[in-house]
Amino acid sequence: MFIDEVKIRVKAGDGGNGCMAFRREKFVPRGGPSGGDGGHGGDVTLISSEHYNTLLHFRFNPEHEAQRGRHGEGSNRTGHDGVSVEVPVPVGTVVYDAATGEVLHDFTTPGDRFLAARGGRGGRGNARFATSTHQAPREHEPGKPGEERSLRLELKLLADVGLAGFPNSGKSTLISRISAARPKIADYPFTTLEPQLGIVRLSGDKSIAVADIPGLIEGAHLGHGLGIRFLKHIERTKLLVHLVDVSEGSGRDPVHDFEVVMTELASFSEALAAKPMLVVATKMDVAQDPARVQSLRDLAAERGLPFHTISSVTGEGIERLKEAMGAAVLKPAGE
Ligand SMILES: Nc1nc2c(ncn2[C@@H]2O[C@H](COP(=O)(O)OP(=O)(O)OP(=O)(O)O)[C@@H](O)[C@H]2O)c(=O)[nH]1
Ligand SMILES: [Mg+2]
Repeated sequence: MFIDEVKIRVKAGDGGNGCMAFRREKFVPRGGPSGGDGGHGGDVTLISSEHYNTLLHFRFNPEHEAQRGRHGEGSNRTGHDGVSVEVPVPVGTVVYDAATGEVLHDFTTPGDRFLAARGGRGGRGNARFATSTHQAPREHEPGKPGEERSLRLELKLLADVGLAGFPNSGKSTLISRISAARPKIADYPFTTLEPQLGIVRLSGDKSIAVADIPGLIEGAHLGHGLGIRFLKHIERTKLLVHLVDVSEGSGRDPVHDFEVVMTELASFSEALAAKPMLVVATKMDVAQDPARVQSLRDLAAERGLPFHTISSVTGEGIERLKEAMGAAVLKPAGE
């Protein structure tokens, strides 16, 4: 199951209490203070890992607590520090404070760490308070509580290119043609129920990550179809590839399809709709009516968007499209 939003609670360990004790030994009258310090509480740290692709492992395990520090003891024995906890999250996870909504951390690379809850400091034992004029201190401190907070984790796939379009427009077929990804493909809408990444190899040892997401229909922002909640996975891409079925089989008008999807993208985020975009007419092998293709080509020209025609069945236009995607994504910043 693909889970991309969870709430979790993290609680660091409390610090151990400092101890109050005095040396009591035979033949040593008036032994000095000997209360040891409490140990520090363990931390809870989130760490990004490539071994996780979803937040599913939090579903039944939303509470993460680190161990408390042990109390200090007599004879100047310091309490042991509590054991810290490391919690793995997939790369692409954004951490929010559940209460304020503030972004606390954004995991963009593997092995990145975020201290989610700091362990409490151990209290000082009375031995630490001794001075030349205060030789029998009775002061000692309690440990400080460990931090505790509620976090909302949101996974946003890190892809260079996002595929957008109606259900059944051929998004999954395209990604299976250009990458090793093998999403489910079928001749009915809403085949794809969860986002998937494919790595597309380009010439010169370069590669780009492409995200396939469930298709959009009119009113998706109102919850129709699978809604627009998956759009967050293409929110951070550099390029959108907008697929439009130009075959008669869709039973709809390509220009209308294009505009519907644009409206849904914009209702999710204006910035998403304004991203660089390639317009791609799909299923050319079964596109009998050239007027349908031309109407989409004209629309793309009107909007100043590059236009491609492909067939994932015959392979027509696929190499050119890959090159165009690579060029758009890999061009140096600022161009
Ligand atoms: N003839 C032909 N059929 C295609 C082509 N590309 C995709 N199809 C067919 O179109 C149907 C839908 O393809 P998918 O790739 O599942 O479409 P999708 O856009 O991923 O659909 P959702 O996951 O539902 O959003 C399948 O039956 C494919 O075999 C093509 O280039 N030519
Ligand atoms: Mg699909």
